[in-house]
Amino acid sequence: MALQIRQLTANIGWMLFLLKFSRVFGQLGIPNNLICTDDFCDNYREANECEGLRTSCKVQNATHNGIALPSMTPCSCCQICIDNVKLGEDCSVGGLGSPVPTGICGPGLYCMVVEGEEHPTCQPMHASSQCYKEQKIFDEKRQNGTIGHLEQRPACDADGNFEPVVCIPGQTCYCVDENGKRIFGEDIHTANIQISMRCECSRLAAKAQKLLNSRYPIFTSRCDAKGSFDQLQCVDDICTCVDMHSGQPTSDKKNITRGLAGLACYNKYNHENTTYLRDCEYVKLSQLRDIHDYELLGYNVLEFETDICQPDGWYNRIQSNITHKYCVFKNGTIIEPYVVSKGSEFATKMNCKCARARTLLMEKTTLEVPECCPNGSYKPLVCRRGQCYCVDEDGKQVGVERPAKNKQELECFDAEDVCKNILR
Ligand SMILES: *[C@@H]1O[C@H](CO)[C@@H](O)[C@H](O)[C@H]1NC(C)=O
Ligand SMILES: *[C@@H]1O[C@H](CO)[C@@H](O)[C@H](O)[C@H]1NC(C)=O
Ligand SMILES: *[C@@H]1O[C@H](CO)[C@@H](O)[C@H](O)[C@H]1NC(C)=O
Ligand SMILES: *[C@@H]1O[C@H](CO)[C@@H](O)[C@H](O)[C@H]1NC(C)=O
Ligand SMILES: *[C@@H]1O[C@H](CO)[C@@H](O)[C@H](O)[C@H]1NC(C)=O
Ligand SMILES: *[C@@H]1O[C@H](CO)[C@@H](O)[C@H](O)[C@H]1NC(C)=O
Ligand SMILES: CC(=O)N[C@H]1CO[C@H](CO)[C@@H](O)[C@@H]1O
Repeated sequence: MALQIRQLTANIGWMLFLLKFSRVFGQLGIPNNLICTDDFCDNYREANECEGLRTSCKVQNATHNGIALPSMTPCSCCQICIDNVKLGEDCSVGGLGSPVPTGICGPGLYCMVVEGEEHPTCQPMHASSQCYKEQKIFDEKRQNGTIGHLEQRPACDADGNFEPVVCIPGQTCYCVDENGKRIFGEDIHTANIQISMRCECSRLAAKAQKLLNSRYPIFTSRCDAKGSFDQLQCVDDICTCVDMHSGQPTSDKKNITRGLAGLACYNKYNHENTTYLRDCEYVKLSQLRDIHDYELLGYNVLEFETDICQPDGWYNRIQSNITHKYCVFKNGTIIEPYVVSKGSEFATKMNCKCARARTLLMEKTTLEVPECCPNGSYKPLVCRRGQCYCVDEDGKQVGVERPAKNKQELECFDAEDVCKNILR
């Protein structure tokens, strides 16, 4: 393990594109003997002073409301408040490189750009929302008979956002954000999964990463594998139990220097008794420290490859070294044989979604496991019990199925190699 950590941190040099002059970009201020302790945050706040959380996040009533997110400060010691902007008021569409917005359109609203008008404004989503539009298309296709047997009608909430969970019948369910984009969180598909899987934690993590526009990975609340809150949350040696859906504390804070096992929410399958942080989180912390050191030396760290950890503190499904990209189990071990050379054209399309889902499904011997391309992606053409159909990059059926003998009629069919399209 120690070796693995050293190898990974050694690779940081590769991940950083350095520029030999320093811009006035706030120093990370992470000390060398780093760890995000209460003491560290107390000192940090004394020296730097967090901006007080605005009223809207403190009161949360009908007129003043917003979401509190960790701010781009070391160890997320400070929080910032992003106001919910009301109907008809000005909003900002944002985008990479734009400043952190002070407000975003509140629930049920989206930022509408109208040609000829100077500022976009918050308008009701309803019929104009992407989710409702996709429902409409689905219904039309169902009418004209072009829907496959495993295709699911997109589920929208009352505000017109995508519901948080998308399922592939008989396989897995995964989390999506309000816009239907896949985010962290996956579990085996069961009949009532939507009750236990709501993806609140992974949606918060995705939102923080997007709104804060951070060039570096950030720490938010720890999630569990299916995107809910880890019921055990710690800062250094002080821990508390929280509700898996709301993230709100359900117990007093407890000093855990004598082991985590004493807490009511300790789960021996998910947690270690002796340490809260997971291997990957230690590596991530040391990376952030390295960035800090580089910046102290006057280098500006221009780009940082994606966060190596998932919001649950385990390894992200795609990892890389100087020469290769590969799919890994959550413990960081390579899933054989999903390894590609970094320079190859295949590396860009590698997503390891199939490799991970397969691992999850193989633990349940009763379920069918998907076939993956040599590089860890779903095979775009699936044949089962005499029927063939196309799937998207998440393994979800798209379009109507055909009998196996007519599979060449399918759009995803390639006479030479079904993996070729996806790898191109
Ligand atoms: C909400 O709280 C703010 C600040 O405390 C107060 O000024 C405002 O009147 C409250 N609004 C409602 C609808 O209660
Ligand atoms: C079926 O409906 C969809 C959605 O409106 C449309 O894109 C598609 O062309 C239609 N197909 C046929 C065969 O009519
Ligand atoms: C937790 O307990 C240990 C040992 O009893 C002590 O050294 C440490 O200061 C305590 N931490 C806090 C934050 O109180
Ligand atoms: C947890 O660790 C503490 C301190 O090392 C030890 O006293 C305790 O017995 C452990 N509990 C379990 C369930 O392993
Ligand atoms: C990178 O990982 C691949 C796959 O495990 C391995 O074959 C290769 O030797 C590694 N390269 C370096 C420079 O560590
Ligand atoms: C990592 O997890 C995989 C699959 O669960 C397992 O086969 C492997 O032995 C684990 N590796 C380590 C180093 O624990
Ligand atoms: C396991 C496997 O077959 N991986 C392949 C992925 O694609 C690259 C292309 O460069 C091949 O070299 C690997 O063998």
